[in-house]
Amino acid sequence: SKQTIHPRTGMDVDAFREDIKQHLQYTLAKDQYVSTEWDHYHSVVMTVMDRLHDRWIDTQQGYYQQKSKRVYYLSMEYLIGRLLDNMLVNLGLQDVAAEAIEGLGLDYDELRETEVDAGLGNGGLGRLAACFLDSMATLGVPAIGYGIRYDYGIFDQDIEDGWQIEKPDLWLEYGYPWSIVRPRKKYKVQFYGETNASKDKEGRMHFDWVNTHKVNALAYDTPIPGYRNEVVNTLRLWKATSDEGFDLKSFNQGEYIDAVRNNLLEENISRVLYPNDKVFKGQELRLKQEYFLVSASLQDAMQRFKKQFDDLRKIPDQMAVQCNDTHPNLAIPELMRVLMDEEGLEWGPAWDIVTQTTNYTNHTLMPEALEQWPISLMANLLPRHTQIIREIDRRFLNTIEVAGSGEEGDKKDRMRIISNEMNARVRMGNLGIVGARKVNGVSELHSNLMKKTIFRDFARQFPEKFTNVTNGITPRRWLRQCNRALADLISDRIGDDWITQLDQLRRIEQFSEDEEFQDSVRQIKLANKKRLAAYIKKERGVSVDPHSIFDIQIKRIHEYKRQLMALMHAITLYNRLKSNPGADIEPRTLLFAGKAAPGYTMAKLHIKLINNVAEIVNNDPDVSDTLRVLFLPDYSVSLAEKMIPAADLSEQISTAGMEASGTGNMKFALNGALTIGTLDGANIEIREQVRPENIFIFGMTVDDIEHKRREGYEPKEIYDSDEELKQVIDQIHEGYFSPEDPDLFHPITNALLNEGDYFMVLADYRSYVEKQAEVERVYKKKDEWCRKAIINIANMGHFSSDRSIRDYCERIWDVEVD
Ligand code: DL6
Repeated sequence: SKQTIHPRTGMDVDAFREDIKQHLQYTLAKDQYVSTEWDHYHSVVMTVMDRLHDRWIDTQQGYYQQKSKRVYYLSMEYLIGRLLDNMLVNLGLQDVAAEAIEGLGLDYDELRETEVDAGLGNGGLGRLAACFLDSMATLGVPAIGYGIRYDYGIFDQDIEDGWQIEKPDLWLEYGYPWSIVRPRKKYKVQFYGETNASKDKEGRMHFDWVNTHKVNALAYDTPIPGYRNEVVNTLRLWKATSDEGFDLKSFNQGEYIDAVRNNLLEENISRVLYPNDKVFKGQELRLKQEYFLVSASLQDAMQRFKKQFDDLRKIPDQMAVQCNDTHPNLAIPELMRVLMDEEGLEWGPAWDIVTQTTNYTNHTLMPEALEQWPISLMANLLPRHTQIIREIDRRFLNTIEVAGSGEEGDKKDRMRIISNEMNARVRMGNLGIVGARKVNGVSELHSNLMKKTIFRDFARQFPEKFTNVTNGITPRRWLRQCNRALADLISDRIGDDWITQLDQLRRIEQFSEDEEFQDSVRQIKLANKKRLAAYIKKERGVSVDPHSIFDIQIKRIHEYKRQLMALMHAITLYNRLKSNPGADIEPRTLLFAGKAAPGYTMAKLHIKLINNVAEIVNNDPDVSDTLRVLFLPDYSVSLAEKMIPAADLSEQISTAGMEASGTGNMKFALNGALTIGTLDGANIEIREQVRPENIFIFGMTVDDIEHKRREGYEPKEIYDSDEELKQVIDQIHEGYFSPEDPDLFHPITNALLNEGDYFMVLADYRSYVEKQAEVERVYKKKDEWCRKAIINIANMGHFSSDRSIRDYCERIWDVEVD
């Protein structure tokens, strides 16, 4: 007899296919004649959503019934990329869906490419938040991710005449079927106004924040399934809306447009993601966004708490708030305000709760990234919070004892939350530390440097607050999903427990010299490289040789990441080939991708230089069989998923001490690329895991750099003493790569030679070039290379974001996981 089909929930091919058909017809009102690729995609998404809803509701009911302690992850950025594959993999439906989709005469791969990337982040910090969502769901951590539903995510990058051009990211143009709007989940967020102080009957001071301007925060929820564990958590993003409706007075006077325009101003709060990575700009709208996120999320969290508990002292047992960088650190004064002004607590008990509930993750030591809001700006926008911050600062400073003068004597000034200067500023990092239970860095090196440098005084004052959680990446997206063939090969040998217990990968190290296994690994890499080559041909019209070394640097364009150094190496190879066409140089394809902050002129000039060098190298028949250089536009999570599985060599070459962790470094190694890198960020831990002989480490250490700076660094001396380096810099300077505008790249050469070469490109150049020669030597020995690649894959267990989340649970949130 025929089985009953459960189109909404069935996990078999027939049910899945029927559901797609039903959605096409009954949700979208389309037939096979008029439906578009987007309609098909949309129907598939709704079919997947149907299979998430029961699990989503059950998970949330379970948390409620068990009165689970919730983790509230507050982040201004979530770089989640595409979701279709991720949802299917985690639900265990990838093959079912593929068969159902093909059964309808549709192409699964094309359909997947129809999805837009949700690019609500700049880079590492936002992508980390996305990996953490996946891991929290996979470990069954009762977590909610809170963020902002920007109308425009990170800009689209076009390249015109070699220059970066920014275009708005229209990710919501056709709607976003992975989210559900919750029209009744709306909170008022207040701005401006003033505070009124009064005394109650018992003579206690009470503060009211009055005459405020109110904006709505409206919730949009996206389900976040764990890997095959029936758990579905929530990512809740807030959109700013206004329902004050029309300003009736002006409306009556016929000023219709003015009345409506006001609404638009309020809605601007969630209009656009700020595209700056590591520079603090101090715009009021950004502060509004930060408070908007904090206020809406804490109202939501408090409402959930109060539904089940009366005693506010239970908050620390029921809530852990994690601030992803300083951006949400207003959570500290906001929770104080709520507890005192709205819930009637006194300062002391309120402060106890806040300092046991909130935590802060630092993601960079770069001084220009640290948020310091002018107090005048903050006092205007958030008068009550400013008052509270002043009081936190005053009480904190009273506890600081200063003995002595000089360095020690200045301690108080360094530790103040509100700086002691004419135009005083609120230092959000200091606020975070004073108000947090735990403060963490994102790699061993970074956490240690944090304690030694920017937060030295605090680390002495509150040693117990400081901890480390080394970043991680989700193995679901960054291996199982983006490199299915490699994932299957591994599972054939050791089963598939590695997907949730990445340490299991160790078991493939025993096959590192197994010929058959090596051969399969090599073939998979070659197939991935061919696929990327086909993509490059299609998108850029350039042919690249899949047998050449695929040498890849993908990340934000920043001077400290030193894309320039990789490019200078390529120019060096070019010069060697030009002067000696028979030079024994291993064919190499150097690929870059990444966005520069729109206002970062130097980084944009680096992009232009890469493109100009590419133009010359790729069109020179003397070298182009051996060397290709390419910049792939519009870097995104999806592009990373295509490039990483195809890489032989992973470029992680930041100036030591400047890359807090890096996570791209982990993704590449997990996909069998070998790393060329400095002793920076998590590279150090990668070296420990894979062992020094399986990674190409070069360049100065943090100590070397400090020493060199102290001694007086003279880049000119290096330039004068290194012929090859001199030639490269002269070519850039004299317009070899910009014949129509020979001075074009002077800012670059000036920064290197006349402005002190802050990022020490010249100091590390020779050791980098030599290490690249070693890379070539090893690459020629195919078996040795492959053995090292397998050892790298096998030892990436430590870098699963599941491990990071376990560390957060244990060291920071006090949440138990199995
Ligand atoms: O922690 C995630 C990621 C690290 O892997 C990178 O090394 C670090 O540069 C990045 N930091 C930021 C900070 N931006 N700000 N402010 O994106 O975080």
